[in-house]
Amino acid sequence: MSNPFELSEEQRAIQEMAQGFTADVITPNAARWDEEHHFPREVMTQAGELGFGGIYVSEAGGGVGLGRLEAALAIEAMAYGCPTIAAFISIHNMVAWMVDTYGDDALKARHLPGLVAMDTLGSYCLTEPGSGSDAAALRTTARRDGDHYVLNGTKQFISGGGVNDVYLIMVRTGDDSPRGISCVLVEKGTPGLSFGAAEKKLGWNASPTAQVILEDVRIPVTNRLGAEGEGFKIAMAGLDGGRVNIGACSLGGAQRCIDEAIQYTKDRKQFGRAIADFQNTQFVLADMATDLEASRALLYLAAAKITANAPDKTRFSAMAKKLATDNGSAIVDRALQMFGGYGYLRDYPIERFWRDLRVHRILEGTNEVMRLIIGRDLLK
Ligand code: FAD
Ligand code: 2MC
Repeated sequence: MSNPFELSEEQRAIQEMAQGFTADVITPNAARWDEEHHFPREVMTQAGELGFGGIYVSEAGGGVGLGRLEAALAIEAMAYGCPTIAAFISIHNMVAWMVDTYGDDALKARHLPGLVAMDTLGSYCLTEPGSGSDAAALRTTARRDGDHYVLNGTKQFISGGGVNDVYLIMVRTGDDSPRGISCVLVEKGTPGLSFGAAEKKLGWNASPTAQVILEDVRIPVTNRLGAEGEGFKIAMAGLDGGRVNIGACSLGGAQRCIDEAIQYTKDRKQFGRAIADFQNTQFVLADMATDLEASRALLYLAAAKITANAPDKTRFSAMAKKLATDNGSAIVDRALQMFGGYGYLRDYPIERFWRDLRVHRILEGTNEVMRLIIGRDLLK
């Protein structure tokens, strides 16, 4: 950004491309995907054709090579139609970036073309049944056997579990500390890899969530990303960007609900006048818009800090994720209130956004963990 308060032409271009894709492909179908719990695989292929599979994968790696602000703009625009689909694409981008940044040349040559094109889709597997917030307590093991690892354990709540092709899995190769963790890539179809049943959820219905189960899964040592023992740092570095994008999903969803609420309150009449004419409606809308812009400003700053590899990028990513997802949920809740009983019906999109945004305060690190990260950094 030459003027930090204006987007550049290039940034506007990717934002507009994502807005067009959303209007044409996502928005008209999002309610049906939610209702039918349908994962629209073909939409991923279309997203890949536009470059959305490797937004911040380097050009050398076949990606678009843009920064994190550009990625956040694209993800935010897609979330205007469906936060769930936007988040799915965000997680895929995190996986593609991790392969590009930490994979060796052979691993990149094998996997990046498919990931960038979204011919193959990637999952990020950190959480386990016994370790969520305390991610470094993970117990999935990778035992070295010559040129191979043998993997055993279970990953919980994996987005894309069962439907995706490539799984980046955090495993224990050493002691019980974070330095005993490594990151490995497992391809779907590898013997011993299986999946749990699709979880039944409050929202995010267009994104399948399942356990990833590893029973004596044998993979070559060359499927490891980075050095042995670097897996936890790799996982956390991925999440710095992932969390900004989850915040962007809340921004896009909240913007949509503000726009819907403005339209609805102008049309709906009670006591002989449009409910937009009541000062309470105007004040609540003013608060919603102010909270959204404040969240957006912090989130764009955090995204720029990740691109710049600023020393405080992790804290800013956590602050932006917390603020955008807390405010996003609160904004959608207030929009639902403005719709009265109709807001509670599936005839209008608000209740879907209310359900979809709720989980953003939990996944990619709960907002309590975000405060833990912020507080620790302030006091270190
Ligand atoms: P817990 O860690 O058990 O936390 C329970 C409560 O205790 C929370 O409120 C938490 O904030 C609080 N708490 C815990 N520790 C502290 C503390 N130190 N201080 C204060 N409060 C604390 N994971 C993946 O790896 N990959 C995925 O693709 C993925 N997708 C997901 C999709 C969905 C729909 C969902 C619901 C989850 C997904 N997750 C995924 C898992 C998600 O990251 C975890 O649910 C999340 O990190 C929280 O872990 P937990 O559910 O075990 O909760
Ligand atoms: N980038 C690089 N390195 C990092 C890092 C980051 N952002 N954060 C931590 N590290 C390093 C840290 O420097 C330390 O290195 P060293 O051993 O050299 O000192 C090492 O990692 C261990 O870090 P901590 O001592 O902070 O580890 P601790 O176990 O105390 O806590 C915590 C880490 C709580 C921040 C981490 O467990 C966490 O983020 N928990 C939440 C889990 C989570 O976000 N899950 C999301 C799953 S994905 C998902 O939900 C999806 C939908 C995809």
